[in-house]
Amino acid sequence: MIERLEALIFDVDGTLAETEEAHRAAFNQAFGEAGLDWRWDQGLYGELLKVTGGKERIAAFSGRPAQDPFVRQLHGRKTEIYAALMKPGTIDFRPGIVELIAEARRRGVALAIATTTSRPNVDALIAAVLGAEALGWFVSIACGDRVPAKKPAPDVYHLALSELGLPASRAIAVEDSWNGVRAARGAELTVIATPSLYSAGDDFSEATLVTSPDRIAAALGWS
Ligand code: XBP
Ligand code: MG
Repeated sequence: MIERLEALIFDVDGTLAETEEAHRAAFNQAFGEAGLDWRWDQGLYGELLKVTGGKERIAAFSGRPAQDPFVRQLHGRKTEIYAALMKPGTIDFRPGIVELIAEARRRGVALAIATTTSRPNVDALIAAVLGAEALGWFVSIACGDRVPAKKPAPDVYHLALSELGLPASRAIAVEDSWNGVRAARGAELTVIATPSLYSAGDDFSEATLVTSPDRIAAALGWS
């Protein structure tokens, strides 16, 4: 239940932007560079996305441990490739997200990020769409590599709330996947779900509202 909305906590991949096709391309390019005959098509990637975290996803596919030096090196190269794909003009936020962020700032509602993805990916995406200075708009950027357990564990949302200095009752999470909704609910947050390219078939029954990003402001009574 929301007492007084003081913060919006955004998931990144699939929520701020439809980034998973860029992630998939980066994985496949890193595999090719490493001389691997691995290729993740959309069908396989849709299944692999049930595993959050790129290193964990490679581990689930290959049978190697996520902390295996080979997996870490492969994922590091994938992250470099992904960041290079995030250039102004090549990626946009989902319709309504830029306006929602601007309205939250106008109303003095704090902004935070709670994501499984790696920090360099967040920096590259925000810089490409909003400009690097926009990173300072977010009171907390809670990434998967900062917490012990990735989504659907609530860790990143607990970290975001802690850095916001707010109880869950003063914030709303915006998520695109079952893993994300479960993580936010695990932190007792109210969740608005915005199904995305790869998550349309997910179970959103724990979300308070299922909508598209361009309708969130109206749902909050902001327009
Ligand atoms: C989505 C994820 C991430 C990305 C890939 O994160 O699960 O693993 O698919 O990024 P979220 P990495 O929806 O929580 O933003 O390779 O850096 O993990
Ligand atoms: Mg997501």
